[in-house]
Amino acid sequence: MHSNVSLKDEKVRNSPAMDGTKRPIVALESTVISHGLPYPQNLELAREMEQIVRQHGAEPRTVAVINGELRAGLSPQELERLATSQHVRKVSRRDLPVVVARRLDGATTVATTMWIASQHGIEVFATGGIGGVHRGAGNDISADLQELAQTPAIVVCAGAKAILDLPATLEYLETFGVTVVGYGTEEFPAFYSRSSGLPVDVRCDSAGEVAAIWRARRELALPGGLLVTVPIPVEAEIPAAEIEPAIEQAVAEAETRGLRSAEVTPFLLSRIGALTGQRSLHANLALLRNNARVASEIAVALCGESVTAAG
Ligand code: PSU
Ligand code: MN
Repeated sequence: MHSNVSLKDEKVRNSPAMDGTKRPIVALESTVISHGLPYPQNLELAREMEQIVRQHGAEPRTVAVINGELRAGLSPQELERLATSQHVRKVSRRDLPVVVARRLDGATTVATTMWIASQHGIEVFATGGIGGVHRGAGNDISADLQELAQTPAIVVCAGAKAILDLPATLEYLETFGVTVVGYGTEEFPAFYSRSSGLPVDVRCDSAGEVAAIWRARRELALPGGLLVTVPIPVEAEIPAAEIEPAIEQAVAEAETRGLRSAEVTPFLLSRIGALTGQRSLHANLALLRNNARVASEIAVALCGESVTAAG
């Protein structure tokens, strides 16, 4: 049904209506489906996240590149293709023109999901973890961070995995003017673990508080996004001390193999998955569901600003 929808058509469809009202819409990422989780859990999770967004009063739009088209909103068949095909490229910003020119399928990272979402007029986006500054002296910095600096989107995540250099990641975000919100926390969450020992810029305890900061950012005409970090639910948390040995081993293996560029993150993710087994998978799924819920609440709160209360 959506297969011939161009970016332009979708953009019109997702824009605020002529009467000034807006519908709450939440963009969802696809690299986590194609490259971040194993089959069949990836497909189940992708469907479940869309369902959670609907249950919370918003409309889901999973973002991806299908046959070279930038899409926000996929058919069930397309979602399945992303979850099962071996020919889906991981698409960061620099890969976008390539997949478009060659009419390829691409799973979008946080960076490209933000960009495509904003092109479609969508302001809120839920994912698992963002990329960041990698450990070691390899100068590997995810394009996600620059995207947060320049593209207007609220990115709801569980922080970043400790596969990264978290202090350096936060310094980078500060340098480029990205506000980091802790949702119900004063600490930057470390994906599997609720705490990292590193402070966020501001704590928010409700979707309304996040919406107020986003609105102020808009009024000030500040470029870039807002990073909302939500700690993993308590029952799914893996304490830092337990996950750290697996992280260290995975990082060391990546170095030994001389991995570079886009292959580093997927390798680290899959090695940690293998080393920690079902536990990390369970944690990953739990935080993704939770982030879909929080993002929906923020999208609903943001819509409340331009419509009179419907009761
Ligand atoms: N971190 C995770 N899970 C993920 C990713 C990162 O815990 O699935 C994915 C996201 O799509 C993120 C991308 O945008 O990896 C970052 O890749 P790179 O470091 O190559 O920029
Ligand atoms: Mn990288």
